[in-house]
Amino acid sequence: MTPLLMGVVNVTPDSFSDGGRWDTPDAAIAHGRDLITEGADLLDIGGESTRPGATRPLVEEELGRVVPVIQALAAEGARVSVDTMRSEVAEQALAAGATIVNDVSGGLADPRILDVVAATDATYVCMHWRGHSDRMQQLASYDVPGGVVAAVRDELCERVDDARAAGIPDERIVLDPGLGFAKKAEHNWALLAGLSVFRSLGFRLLVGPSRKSFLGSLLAGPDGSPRSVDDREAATLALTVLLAQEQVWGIRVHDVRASRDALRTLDRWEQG
Ligand code: PMM
Repeated sequence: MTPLLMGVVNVTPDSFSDGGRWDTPDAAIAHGRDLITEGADLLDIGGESTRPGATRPLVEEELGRVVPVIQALAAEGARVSVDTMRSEVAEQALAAGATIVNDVSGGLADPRILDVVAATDATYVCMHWRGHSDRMQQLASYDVPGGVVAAVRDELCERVDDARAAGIPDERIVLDPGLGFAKKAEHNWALLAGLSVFRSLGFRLLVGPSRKSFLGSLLAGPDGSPRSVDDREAATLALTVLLAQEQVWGIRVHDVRASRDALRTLDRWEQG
């Protein structure tokens, strides 16, 4: 089945790929509408940048960024996900019309988020995470038998246990290996090559490779300088196609139009 395309709407001044481009509610709403027109199945609306080294906004700032955008886009019929680690933000986002909580901390940053999700019908995206952005790259060590794939699998299973204990049924849980979050480039590649391990856990999978720095280092120039963020789209599209072949449930992307074209092409190929 063709994966769902989750279009990213970062209502932030400082996200690594598109920070500052849609950081007013009106600009973000217009961007969300454009992504729907381009073929997004879901919109992921976030008010906190998680790029390495980022500092956290106040909860009031995060609420002020995402709630009006969610309200407007959900009212127009968009299927909306809120990208937040905070229970208060999840709660208000769900009240504003979001139906998916995308928690990049998998319940570790604010465990009450699990209770908020459990009390609704919302889908819970449980991503692998080890710590906030200011220190996550120091936590990128997976020196255990089975390496990063086994470690991420085991840590995600612990997060699932907590989500279940809070009352979220398995059908409402989506797992994400968390590319780039406390991961070095080699870890991201190992996780992509090991996706079948995650698939065998029986949950839907979401993956977010779009424009991330492991693609910048893969495509580095002869002097070793990483390929710029704006010039990683062809590599992102290659991964979109490969992830579709891995039968993931969703792919989180910035350039929805390009990824939709790639998925349409793959779909047509598969029809023969
Ligand atoms: N990556 C980012 C933010 N949110 N959510 C999920 N579920 N998976 C991801 O890989 C993910 C995410 C960081 O990327 P951005 O700054 O471009 O939004």
